Amino acid sequence: MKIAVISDIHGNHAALEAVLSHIARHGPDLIVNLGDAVSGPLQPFATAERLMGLGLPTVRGNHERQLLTLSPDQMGASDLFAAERMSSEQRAWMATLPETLLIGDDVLLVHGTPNSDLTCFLETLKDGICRPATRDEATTRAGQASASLILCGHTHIPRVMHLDDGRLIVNPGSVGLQAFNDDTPFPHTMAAGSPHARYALVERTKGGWHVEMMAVEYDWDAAAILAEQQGRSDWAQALRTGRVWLRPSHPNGKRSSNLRLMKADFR
Ligand SMILES: [Mn+2]
Repeated sequence: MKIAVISDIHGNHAALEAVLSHIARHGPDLIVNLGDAVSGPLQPFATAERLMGLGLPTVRGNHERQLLTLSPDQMGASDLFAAERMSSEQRAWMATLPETLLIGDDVLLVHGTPNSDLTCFLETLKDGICRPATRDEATTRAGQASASLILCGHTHIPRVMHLDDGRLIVNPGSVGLQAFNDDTPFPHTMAAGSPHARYALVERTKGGWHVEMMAVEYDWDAAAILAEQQGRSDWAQALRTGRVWLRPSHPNGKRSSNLRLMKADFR
């Protein structure tokens, strides 16, 4: 079975179309989506319409949860932009998405980890540093999940880790946003390092799973211009370069406290 894995589209319709075209050339049996599909200053409505039409096995990300549960005055700019443009049908679709999804009995879809849509699986934020997770940390986060392949998103950083117990964790990276600033638990950046739209192909082999990490070109300048038109220079820079400059606070001044609230709520 060959599976194409997409995640963290964040309303970047052009990147999604480029990735879907690329995927079509590889003829997978299945495409799965790991959430955070629409939040951001680009094209949330068109992105949701496309995804609803595809009917992919999909888990909801923290941003879908936030869109469905926060009031507008609690939202950060990215969620608010999407919330104001989504139809009631799109909201209803979003509300059907599960937190995690088991495909067959051996492939588990999650957004963050099996237990949290906010916890980074293969990165660790600790002591003021963001670094790749150790194998012990990832094993703890995998918990009792019995699937031999766990597909995760959330961090936007493509990464593969093989656990000592044989389980494989794959983060395909982000289709639509290659870098961002975050203030929680301390100011840090996540950056894939190039503007290409990312996804992964995974295929079962005799010995386990074969993984191909993809980086796809698309018109990121056009996407960056859309972001600039919404006053999101942070997004524009991330879209054009795959990098962002670290800065102490988010421009709308709300995101940090929202994330802390969501984190507290979740735990
Ligand atoms: Mn995301």
